Amino acid sequence: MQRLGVTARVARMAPRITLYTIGPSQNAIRTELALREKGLDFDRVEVDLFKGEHRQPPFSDLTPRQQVPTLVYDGGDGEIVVYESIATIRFIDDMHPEPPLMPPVSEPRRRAEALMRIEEFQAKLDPRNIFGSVAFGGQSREQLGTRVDDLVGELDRWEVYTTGRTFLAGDQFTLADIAVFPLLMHFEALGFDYASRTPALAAYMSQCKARPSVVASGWLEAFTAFAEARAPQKVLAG
Ligand SMILES: N[C@@H](CCC(=O)N[C@@H](CS)C(=O)NCC(=O)O)C(=O)O
Repeated sequence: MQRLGVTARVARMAPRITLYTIGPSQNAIRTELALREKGLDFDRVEVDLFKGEHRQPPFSDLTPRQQVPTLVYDGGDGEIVVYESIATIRFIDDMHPEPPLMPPVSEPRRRAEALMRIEEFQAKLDPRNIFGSVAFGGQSREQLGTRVDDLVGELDRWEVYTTGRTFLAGDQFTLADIAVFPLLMHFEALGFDYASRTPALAAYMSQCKARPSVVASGWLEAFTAFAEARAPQKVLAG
């Protein structure tokens, strides 16, 4: 019989996690990085967007937006489907608090920075992404027009955010880095010379590239091969 004050050992089952993804995707890699940072086991299912697999069952039945990443998480109470990359990484961090991927409330300054950078990523930086217009729309530097200047101006702001620190919220790698870093790789692929134009961002990206979760994912290689094939124009060079 269990005595008062003695905690019964409860065998907690590991969650069953499936990540629907595609190799070079900057959106899908966010979810994978969060899972890897937490040391969680997961099944990785490639959805070939180029063959239209996302528009066909069974994947199309899973998520109304028919996009990757889509995470299916079963912690023992049935399957929960989570999509939108930022929602997936927040969900993973909420469900598996260790190791933390957000600064704690006891570090309010750092926490505020991480929260702001995630919001700014969604509201300011990601909407200025021109990679799709080049890789899928075939747009030239001339066709992109002021969108290039607009993006470069935004990157100047992120240069300030990374000056004098290792990661976006200080020394700790956080959800903000998982949100932002994959997108920054797109501008490198389009010829943006971080080293000469935004040296703090260049140093920051080197730290992110060397992160064990990033290395283990193989994403840098998959993305680079994809970008070389689909977006050979260096519209951000010079
Ligand atoms: N805001 C979404 C964007 C997801 C997204 O655009 N995923 C792309 C792959 S990178 C996709 O599934 N595209 C297929 C489609 O939209 O039909 C997120 O952050 O997850």
